[in-house]
Amino acid sequence: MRNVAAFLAAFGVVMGTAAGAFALTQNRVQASPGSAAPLLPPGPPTERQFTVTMVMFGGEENEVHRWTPGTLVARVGDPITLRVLNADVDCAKYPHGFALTAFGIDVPAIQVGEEKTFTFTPDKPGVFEFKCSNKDCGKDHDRQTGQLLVLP
Ligand SMILES: [Cu+2]
Repeated sequence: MRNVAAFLAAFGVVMGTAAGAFALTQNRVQASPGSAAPLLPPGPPTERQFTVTMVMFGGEENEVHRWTPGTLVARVGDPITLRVLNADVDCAKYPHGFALTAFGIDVPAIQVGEEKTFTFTPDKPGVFEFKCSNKDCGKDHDRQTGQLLVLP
């Protein structure tokens, strides 16, 4: 239980820091004044490969299921290969799904140990949610979300 608390505390610090570095205004992502280095250096479109894994932390009473990492960062025009892996050994009966609907991705079930690969190139900046798309997967389904941050 202490490990879960430590993880969640660290995760909160990371997410708080990331949230402070940018702001979404009228569907445009802008660095906030005074933020340190840019999230990604400027440059030509760059191929980006991400692996997002569904993992389970904790024990029976305080189980937490999350996509990790929960934040992906790319730029408009970057060709993205997104690998989605279900490593939650606890969900054999009700597998997780994966949806990133802003880019046409919606898979209702990814079995334990299975992975799916998607390729796309974002053509618009913004913060786009990804999530589990199987509402029957477990009690913390609604919190199984993450975000793809697409910088201009
Ligand atoms: Cu799920």
